[in-house]
Amino acid sequence: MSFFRQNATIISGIGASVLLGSGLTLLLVRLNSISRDLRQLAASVAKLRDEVKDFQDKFTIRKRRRLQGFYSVTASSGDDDDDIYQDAYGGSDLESLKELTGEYVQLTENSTVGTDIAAKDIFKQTEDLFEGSNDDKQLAYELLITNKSKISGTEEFYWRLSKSAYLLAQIFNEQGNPERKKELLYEAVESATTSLSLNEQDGNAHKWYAITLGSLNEYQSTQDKIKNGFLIQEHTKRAIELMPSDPSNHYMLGRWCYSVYMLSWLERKVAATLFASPPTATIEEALDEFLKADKLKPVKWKENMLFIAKCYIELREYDKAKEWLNNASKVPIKDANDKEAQVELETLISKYG
Ligand SMILES: *[C@@H]1O[C@H](CO)[C@@H](O)[C@H](O)[C@H]1NC(C)=O
Ligand SMILES: *[C@@H]1O[C@H](CO)[C@@H](O)[C@H](O)[C@H]1NC(C)=O
Ligand SMILES: CC(=O)N[C@H]1CO[C@H](CO)[C@@H](O)[C@@H]1O
Repeated sequence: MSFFRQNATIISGIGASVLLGSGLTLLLVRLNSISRDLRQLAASVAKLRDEVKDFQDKFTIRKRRRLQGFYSVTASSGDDDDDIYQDAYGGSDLESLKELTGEYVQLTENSTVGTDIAAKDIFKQTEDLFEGSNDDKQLAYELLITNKSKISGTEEFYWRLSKSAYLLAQIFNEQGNPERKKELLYEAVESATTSLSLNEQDGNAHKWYAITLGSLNEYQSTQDKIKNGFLIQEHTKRAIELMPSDPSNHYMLGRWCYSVYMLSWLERKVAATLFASPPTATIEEALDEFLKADKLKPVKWKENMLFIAKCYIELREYDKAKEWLNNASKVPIKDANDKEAQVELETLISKYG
């Protein structure tokens, strides 16, 4: 199978000779200079990518099962996903998730804001506006932009600007303006990056870097998605270290573990082809994170409870799964995400309840 031969090509490509295989054709290529070596390797990588794509098309992975979570959360909405590696946190599915964007703000010990009253005042205003209507969210963005000269230069400013651009991107998405949405999402990643560079100790900087990076998935190649998957996991873990009591980070990490656990053999092969060590996670790790999020969340979180039940299903602990499914289904529906979770809950209850 040429797919695997190509794989071998990459490994041996740095050597003196390269075996290029495609279908039945075998070609022995002697490489006599480093630059040629590199050109060849680049071509092999390009070819490999095509073959990976071929594989995806041939085996129509999306028909195999509906993947849940980190790499392909959108599948949970019942949509066909054309790609193995979907939006990190569920993209449009989770973009409106209040639980994710709800802030557990804690000024870090080394916060560069210090006692700057004007900045604190503006931040307080933005926090309130973030919780409000679409108009309020738009105002929050404008407030940060117009006061930028006074309060920029701190990580506190930049992660809020990142969050604000991210929230605004969703509004433009709702309004059918994908160009502006894309622009704002890239801007959001840039601001989060700046925030991180100003203070690596700020948990919110890590959190917003992870969230916004995940939101770029629809614009990226499979390879970049996997690469970013690792980055997102790393920064979510760091956010947890710095803000252990923020339930949303545990939920995000839980989703990551769950979806990595659910990756198929073939998907793992694809990941292993592109990266030396493909991501690994256990269902116990996923469950642990969801349970932590549940404990930390002051009010019941339907979607998180659904995922706890799904972990118990994977662990074949059906009594526990049933209890969580039933309890989750009783949590009042507040938004679109709850509504979607409810549909899945009812399907699972009819099967396991
Ligand atoms: C604050 O900064 C000091 C020195 O720069 C460092 O030793 C300390 O660990 C930092 N504290 C936090 C919470 O980042
Ligand atoms: C489910 O709800 C019942 C009744 O409120 C409660 O006693 C029980 O502890 C809940 N179970 C879980 C796993 O949360
Ligand atoms: C403290 C401060 O200068 N706040 C300004 C921030 O920007 C708004 C306009 O969006 C001004 O009205 C505030 O005076």
